[in-house]
Amino acid sequence: MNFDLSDEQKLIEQTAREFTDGEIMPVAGENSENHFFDRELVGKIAAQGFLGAIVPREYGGAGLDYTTYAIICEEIGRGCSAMRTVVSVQTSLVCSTILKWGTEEQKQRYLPLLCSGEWLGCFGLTEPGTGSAAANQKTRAAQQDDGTWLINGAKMWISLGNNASLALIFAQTDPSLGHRGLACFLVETDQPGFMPSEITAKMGLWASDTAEIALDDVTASADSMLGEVGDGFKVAMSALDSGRYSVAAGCVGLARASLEESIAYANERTQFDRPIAGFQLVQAMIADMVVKTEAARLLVYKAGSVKDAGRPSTLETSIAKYYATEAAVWCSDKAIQVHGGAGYSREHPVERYYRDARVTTIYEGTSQIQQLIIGRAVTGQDALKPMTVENA
Ligand code: COS
Repeated sequence: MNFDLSDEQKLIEQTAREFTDGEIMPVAGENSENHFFDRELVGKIAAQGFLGAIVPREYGGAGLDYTTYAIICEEIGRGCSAMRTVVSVQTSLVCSTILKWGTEEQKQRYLPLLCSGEWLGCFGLTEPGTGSAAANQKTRAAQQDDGTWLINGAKMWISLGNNASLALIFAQTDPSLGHRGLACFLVETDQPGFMPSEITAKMGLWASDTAEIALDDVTASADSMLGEVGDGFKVAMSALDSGRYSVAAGCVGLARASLEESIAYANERTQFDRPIAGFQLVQAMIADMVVKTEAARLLVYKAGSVKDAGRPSTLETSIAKYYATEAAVWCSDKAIQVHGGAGYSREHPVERYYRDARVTTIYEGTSQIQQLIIGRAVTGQDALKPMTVENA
C-alpha cells in the first residue's frame, strides 16, 4: 500500500493550491457577503480543467483519475464551498452521469460545452415533497405522439438551477411502476416552461446559486433520455455515487481550512501572557481537527481507489461522505471555539466555514441516509424494506 501521491498528482495539487490561494481565497468572503454567484470565477475554474477532471480528453475533459479529482475538490473546498459545489454538480452529478449513461451523440454534444464551462448543468432530483425518498418523484413525463416528452412538476434545492443551460430532470413516466417507471431527461433550459427562481433564505452557501424550478410543459426530445425508461433511479443513484465522493473530498478541504485558520489564530492570539496555542485544551481541539481531517482524507482516497479500479463504490463513498461531512461540521464548529468572540464575527472566515459546512451533512444524501446505506451493506437488512428474517 502506497500513501504517496504520484508526481503528476503532486503537480496538480500544487496548481490547484496556488489557484485557490490566488483566485478563490481573495474573493470568497466578499462573494458570500454579497450573495454573489461568481460566474467569472467559475470560468477561471473551468479554464484550469477543474470542471471536467474525470471526463476523458476526447470529450474536452482532463482525463484524470478519481483520486486526483479528490485532490482538486479538497483544494477548491478549502477556499470556497460554493465554488466546490459548482465543481461537484458540474463534474460529478452532470458530466460523470452523461459519461456513464449517455449515447455517443449526447456525450459529444454536451460534455465539451460543460467541461469548458461554456454551459453549466444542474441535477433535478429533489422536489418540494421528495428528498430522501428519491424514488417518489411527483414530476411527470408523458410521451407525445411525435415521440417528444412533456414534463410537468417542480424541483427544489437545485444547485446551479438559475444558471444552467442543461438540466438533468428526473420524472415519473408511470406511477404504477414505482422506481422502475422513472426516467432521466437531458433538458435544455432555454424554453418558456423551464422556470427557475432563486432561493435566497439559506443558512450558508450564500455564494452558491440555489434554485426552485417550476416545470410547465417542458419539452424533451425523443432522444434526450439518459438510459431507458425505468433506468432513472439507477441513473440518479450512480450520479450520487460520484457526487457524494466530491462532497466528501470538498469537506476535507473545509476541515483543513478550519484547522489552518485555527493554528494561525491560536499562535497569534495571546491570553494569560502566552499564545493560546500553548494551552493544552486548545491543542486538544486542534489535535482532534488534525485527526478528523486526516481520517476523512484517507476515507476519500480509499473510495477513490475503488472507483479508479472500476469496482462498485457505493459503500466506500457513503462511508467517506458520512465521515468527511460530519468532520467538516465538527472542525468548523471547533474553529469558532478556538477563535472565541472573533470566530463569532464575520471578520474571520471560520464563521462562513461553519455556515457553509452545515448543508453538507444534508445535501446529496443526509448523514442518516449514508448510515442506512452502510448499515444495509454490512447487516444485509434493508431498513426501508419489509424484514427478511423469518421470525422478525
Ligand atoms: N447505482 C446504481 N443502481 C443502484 C444504486 C447505485 N448506487 N443503488 C441502488 N441502485 C438500484 C438497485 O440495484 C435497485 O435496482 P432494481 O430496481 O433493479 O432492483 C434500485 O436502484 C432500487 O434500489 P434500492 O432498493 O436500494 O432503493 P431504495 O428505494 O431503498 O433507496 C436510498 C435507497 C435510500 C439509498 C436512496 O433512495 C437514496 O440514496 N436516497 C437519498 C437521495 C439523495 O441523496 N437525495 C439528494 C439529492 S441530490 S442534492
